[in-house]
Amino acid sequence: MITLNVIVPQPIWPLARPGQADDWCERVNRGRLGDPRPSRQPAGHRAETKPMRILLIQPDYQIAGFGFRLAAMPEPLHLEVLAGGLPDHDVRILDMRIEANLMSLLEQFQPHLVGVTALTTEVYTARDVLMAVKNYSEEIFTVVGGHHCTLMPEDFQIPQTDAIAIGEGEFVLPELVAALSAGGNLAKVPNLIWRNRDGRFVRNNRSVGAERSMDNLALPRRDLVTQYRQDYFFLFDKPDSSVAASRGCPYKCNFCSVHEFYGGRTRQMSAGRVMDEIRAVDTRHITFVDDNFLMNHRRENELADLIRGEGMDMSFSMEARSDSIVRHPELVEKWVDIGLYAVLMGLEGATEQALANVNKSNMLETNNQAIRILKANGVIIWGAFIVDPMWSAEDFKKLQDYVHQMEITHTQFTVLTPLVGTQLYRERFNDLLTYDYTCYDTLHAVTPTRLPRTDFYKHFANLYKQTDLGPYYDLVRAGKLTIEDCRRGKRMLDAMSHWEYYLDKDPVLGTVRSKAEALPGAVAAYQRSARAQ
Ligand code: B12
Ligand code: SF4
Repeated sequence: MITLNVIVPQPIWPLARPGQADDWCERVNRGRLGDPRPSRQPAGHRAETKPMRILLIQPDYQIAGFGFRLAAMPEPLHLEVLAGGLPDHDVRILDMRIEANLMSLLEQFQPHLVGVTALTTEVYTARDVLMAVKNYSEEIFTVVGGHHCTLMPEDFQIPQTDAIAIGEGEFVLPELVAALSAGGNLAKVPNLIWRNRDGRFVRNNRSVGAERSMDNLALPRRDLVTQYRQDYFFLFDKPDSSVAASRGCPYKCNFCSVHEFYGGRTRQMSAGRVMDEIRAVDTRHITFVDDNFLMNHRRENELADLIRGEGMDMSFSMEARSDSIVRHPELVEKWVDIGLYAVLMGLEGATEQALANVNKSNMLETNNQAIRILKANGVIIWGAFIVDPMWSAEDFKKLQDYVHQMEITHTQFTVLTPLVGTQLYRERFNDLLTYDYTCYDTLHAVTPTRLPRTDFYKHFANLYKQTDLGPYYDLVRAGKLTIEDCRRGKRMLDAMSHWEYYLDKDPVLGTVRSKAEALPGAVAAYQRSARAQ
């Protein structure tokens, strides 16, 4: 339970300005965290950590048009995980997708440090948050983390950012906080880019080691988002809790940044540790947000036994690759027994060529087999497909026929998008029609289309018209979903199937930021690409 600290209306510590001859350690020690004298610790001594007030912020979605905000608004698990790693501090989470009162919270909570997260689509809103925080008080230390800044840190190298955390934040933030509050030196914090006393951004040499067991992670602080819990949903499930039981993926799909972010490494929690997470959630439904939950059949078997052994009455959905399902169909059966009802599968395409084009390392027949296995077990298939902007009308037809033929009851169609840091981004950089990140929501074609653009969106939207809601209403009858869950899903599908909605933020037909307004990341990528030619 968080208690409000007494608010002392005075600066925390002066901000570094170019040419200033002090460092973070001294600033913190002179601030209101405690002893105003600079610390004099012997080399190698780990100084005692003084409690800090830390505010972690999920910025608002800023997706072109309507985007995926209709499909899911899960809890900010990333921030809860980070908060879990800071047990000695007073941490709060502000979810600006739900609550916009940043200023009043800053005023009331008086944080020493603000941490902001950002996916690519959230870059502008995250930058706005950083600016608003510094506008409120230059003395608040700001750090940004997450996928975008890990893969393109240049975009956050602005005066309002004090530090950029690279990669998994639980290995960076506690050390950063310890350094700030106990007189350490930011130069020793691993995986950190920070603004030095001259105002320049410095990338630390020290990086996090590869040996990091997920079992050592503290439980996510779900209590910090209790006030938002009823608003969180994932597809048809509301309320919902997210659990991430593994990190990374061994495959190398060209559109995906997961293997880039995790450096190709994959780690998993043990079944026992996953159970600890499951026991700690307070919703009946859990979405496993792992990229391939059924990757390790031994663990998933053990976990299913543990869940059954405790007699838990829960429902689960998960993401899984078709090849994992085909390798262990018995696992699906076992999980259905304990509450699995929906699986999101990255099927990606209707032809072998389509799978090869995105480097999926999988076969169409394997997808077909997995579909049959899931169907035989009564599992709802959320089939995710990628639409290539270079498709002809015939290609759209092929996909439509495949979905129809395989009777895939629920579908997610996205446009092949060169997301920052991916192989596709490196290969297709010169084809990008815009650097406006709000268009990178995978619902807009940021590269040229073969069909006239309006026709492309007509075909794209048309794909969404096909969804059969029948199986969902069956679940309502079975008491597994509410009628409101179904209505929400229908509203989403109705919106996605209107082609006009996509035009607003189309890079050619809509209103988007011009290339001249590119953030520094795109400019740097442009320079790299020009040098390579
Ligand atoms: C669940 C999920 C979603 C959820 C919500 C995720 C969210 N953060 O809001 C939903 C379904 C809504 C969603 C939507 C989208 N998603 Co998504 N999603 C995921 C998924 C599968 C899991 C994310 C997760 O919870 N991981 C577990 C947590 C613990 O890890 P984490 O979020 O990475 O956080 C860690 C670090 O990033 C870091 N960190 C994060 N924030 C901060 C902040 C600070 C201060 C610090 C210090 C550190 C830090 O520390 C955390 C702990 O280690 C990932 C794939 C993946 N494996 O990451 C894709 C992924 C994040 N999604 C992606 C994409 C493209 C999208 C969409 C644009 C479109 C789409 N087709 O899905 C939309 C955009 C939504 C939006 N907000 O605008 C990409 C993002 C790439 C990028 N460059 O941004 C990913 C990586 C998948 C991919 N194929 O590349 N997504
Ligand atoms: S799309 Fe899925 S299988 Fe492919 S690399 Fe990304 S996480 Fe792995």
